[in-house]
Amino acid sequence: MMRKVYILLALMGAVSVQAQRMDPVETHSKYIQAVDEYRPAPGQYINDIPEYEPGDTEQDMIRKCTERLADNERGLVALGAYGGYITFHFDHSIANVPGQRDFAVWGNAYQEETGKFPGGGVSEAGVVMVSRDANGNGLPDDAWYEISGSCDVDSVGKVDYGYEITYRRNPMGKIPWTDNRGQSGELDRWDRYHPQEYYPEWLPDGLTFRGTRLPQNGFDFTGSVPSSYSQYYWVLFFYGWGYADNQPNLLEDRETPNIEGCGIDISWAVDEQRQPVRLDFVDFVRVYTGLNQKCGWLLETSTEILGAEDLHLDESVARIKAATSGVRMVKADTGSADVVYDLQGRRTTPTAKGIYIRHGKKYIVN
Ligand SMILES: [Ca+2]
Ligand SMILES: [Ca+2]
Ligand SMILES: [Ca+2]
Repeated sequence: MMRKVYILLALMGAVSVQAQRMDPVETHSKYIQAVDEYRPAPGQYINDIPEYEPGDTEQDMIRKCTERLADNERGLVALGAYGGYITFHFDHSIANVPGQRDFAVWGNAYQEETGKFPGGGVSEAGVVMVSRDANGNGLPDDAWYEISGSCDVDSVGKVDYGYEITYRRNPMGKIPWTDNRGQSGELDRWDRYHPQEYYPEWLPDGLTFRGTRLPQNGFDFTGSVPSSYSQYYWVLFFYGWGYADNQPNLLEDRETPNIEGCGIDISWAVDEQRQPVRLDFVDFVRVYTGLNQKCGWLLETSTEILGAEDLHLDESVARIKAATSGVRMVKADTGSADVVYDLQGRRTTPTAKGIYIRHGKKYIVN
């Protein structure tokens, strides 16, 4: 009887390890390793950051995003208007450490300069999602969970959870959209500063995005600030927590990272019924623009991403190693052979030359 229970525990352990990523590198990085998906909505920075060049495929654009964001490169990537998204991963799974924010997503939000609007500036908040590589194929094709941010607590009734929008091509013109609430509109152009096409050139017509739409945060204060500032003055107020490109990356001393404002706790993840889910690790992070809003000369509200980082790299690595070694020990006790993984984290029996992971270390078959 005891022995049966013991074997069951071993199997459960093996399942959780398959969803954990640990690349065979000497030193792990806390920064983004690569971008997996880039599907921006139209907008004034689209086809520009990163730049689209004739003939570029979706894979080319994803590679350009990786070049801008990986290894703390801090090149900006724009997601366009509501719904546009990016997905990225690290060289290891990010652990959910109880009671702590686990990773941060950096953007280009900033505090406005007059000092008349505390908590206001330019917040173009993006909704954050997380996923485990549950099927172990190294691809972001598993269940996704949204991070429930502060609007779910302080703006009850103002958040639209089943929002859907579709954009249509209109070469060099204003981009029309319709949504599932019976509304329609168009994205304006500002040819003087952004003269390029605003619809992502490499993507098909009729792009549709679904998700949570955050309540409007941008307001027109034209004429109510000193004349030394722009006469057309818009303020986009910060939300409390749980979003990307929402609050400034640094605190007021301009040196200290704004972990409270930009950090994400994996424990905030919810399922489609907005019920909390328990995730011990995540392998992929996605961010999408959470507002359908335009603010005068600022045009459409668009989330931008500057990078992301694991806020407790050592803890993530230690927790993965603990889980991995736990399984190995149990498997050894039951008389099984060595457990070997490929670089996508799948359990395998090495039959070809290549690099594998064995006992948590690089293992070369040649
Ligand atoms: Ca946590
Ligand atoms: Ca997968
Ligand atoms: Ca921004």
